[in-house]
Amino acid sequence: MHRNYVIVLVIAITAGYLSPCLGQKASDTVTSTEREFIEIIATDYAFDAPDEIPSGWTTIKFTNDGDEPHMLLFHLLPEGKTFDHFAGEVYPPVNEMWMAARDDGMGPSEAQQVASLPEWFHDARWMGGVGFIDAGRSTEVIMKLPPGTYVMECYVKTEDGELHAMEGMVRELIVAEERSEALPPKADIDITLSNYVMDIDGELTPGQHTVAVHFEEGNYHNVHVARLNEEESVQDVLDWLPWLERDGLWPPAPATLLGGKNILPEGDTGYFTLDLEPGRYLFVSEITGHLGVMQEVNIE
Ligand SMILES: [Cu+2]
Repeated sequence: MHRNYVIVLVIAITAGYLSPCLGQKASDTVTSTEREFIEIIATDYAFDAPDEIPSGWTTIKFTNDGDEPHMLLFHLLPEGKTFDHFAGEVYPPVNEMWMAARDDGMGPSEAQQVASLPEWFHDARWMGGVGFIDAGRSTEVIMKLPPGTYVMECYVKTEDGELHAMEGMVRELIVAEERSEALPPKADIDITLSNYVMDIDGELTPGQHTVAVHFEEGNYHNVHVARLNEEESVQDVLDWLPWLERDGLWPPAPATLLGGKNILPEGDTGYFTLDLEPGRYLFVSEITGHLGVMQEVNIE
């Protein structure tokens, strides 16, 4: 429910195409070393990103070069809608809801009633992105984007409690008709999200992993990965995630944020990279009222 009203964006890119293997039967996956990247750099408070990228499979290398945590969500706008419609008609009511929570002490359900989103926005689609990630960290997300006009958004809060999007972390991205030749990566971990349940399949060990996230039934899940030290609690992370709670997404974060994969349409699969060391981890969706959609994992 919380995510129904949020959208933020970020994107950066240096367009790249993967050469098809000459004289070989094409495999259906490629390894990370064969990929070229589009780069998106998040700062406080902007996305440094390309204006246009090819459609098809794209690898985004995302770096948080700021001092605060950031994230990225891509919205695919409905036909005929532009970035200006998003900035002018979607973000003001979203910010009004947040101000009602921040300044008037309203809970999320009440705050959502103070403003309404335009009808057309219900036809926009969430098309993935990057989970919450701490300053100084990088990650890669790999996903298949259809052509269209997108908005990139970050809805983390500043230390003063302003939405990053309102400070400048909202940007247009055009995904061209021209297609990338890239193929999806080979994953060693599979996460399946379906009707408020998260299943993790594969061996979570120290080192580098490519995680496939399968968005089955229910277009409301995403995956964020946090590492917790001995003093940090799972409950504190769950309390921090809902954006429309007064303390939600307001730095400092209650754990180390390592990224993840944002919401994709039902039936889609997206990927992200994850570098693990021994420790205690939480894999969690922002739908924190549903305990099935999280997993606590100890890595020896
Ligand atoms: Cu941000």
